[in-house]
Amino acid sequence: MTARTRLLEDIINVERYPMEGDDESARQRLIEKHRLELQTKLYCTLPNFVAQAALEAMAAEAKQLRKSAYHNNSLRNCYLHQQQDPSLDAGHARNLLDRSSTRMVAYDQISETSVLKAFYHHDAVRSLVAQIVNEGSLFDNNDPYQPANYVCYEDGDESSWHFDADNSFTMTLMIQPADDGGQFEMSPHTRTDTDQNYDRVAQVLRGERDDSVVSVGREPGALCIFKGCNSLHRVTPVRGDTLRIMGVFVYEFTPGQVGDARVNQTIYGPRVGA
Ligand SMILES: O=C(O)CCC(=O)C(=O)O
Ligand SMILES: [Fe+2]
Repeated sequence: MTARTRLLEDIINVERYPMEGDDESARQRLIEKHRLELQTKLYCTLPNFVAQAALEAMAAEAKQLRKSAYHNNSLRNCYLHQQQDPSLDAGHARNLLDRSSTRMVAYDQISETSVLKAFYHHDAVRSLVAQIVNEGSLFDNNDPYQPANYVCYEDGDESSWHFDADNSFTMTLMIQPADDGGQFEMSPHTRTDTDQNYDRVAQVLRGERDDSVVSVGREPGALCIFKGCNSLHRVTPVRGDTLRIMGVFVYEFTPGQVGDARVNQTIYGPRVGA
């Protein structure tokens, strides 16, 4: 069986999420609910979206691939840059560097028969997400490394406060939460398209605006769609021996998109060339 021919009910909890079939009004209710949630909160979650057996297969595959993952370990600011700017104060948001440490399993390392790939490439999944984000059609990303990844966090790993570089949306699937820590937190609307709001950003980075921070609940099988380009977000340090395993997926608004070779090298390591 190839990645693209699995039945929807083998991957998705179709009783809770009627994405195909005759009940068009149930499908519309599902879309409206999450579309509204995303618009108002800047994130939406679909709990228990992925079927248990599919989730277990993903977790097993990620654990097996963990040894070939690239350890992406850096000091960076929330704009994803590793250099400070000496022309700005030491306390400026651009000069506050923090550690990030994650283990990246790229698309090309994952089997063609993987359930993760079947999920990503399924028309019903892509089409549901397109309607929730309300931006017309979506297309698979054509990069050799980026379309669907496992991101693993070991004891001590974390992803410090940052804005996502992409202006659209980010889609993650909680495959296995950590025993402790590994919480996904967000400070919605930290900046806007026209105002960097550096003071407020620096306050969040210094932990002075905890009142603005929401913790996004993440049970195994929960899909999360969020707009992270103007809202600081982070993954708190993981504690304990249980790997935190996420699926991360990239859909595009135009067909044939690939990633930047230098960005890929930073994310996936020297083996991917530049
Ligand atoms: O792992 C997560 O929950 C979120 C990771 C993240 O910030 C991202 O994928 O942009
Ligand atoms: Fe992010």
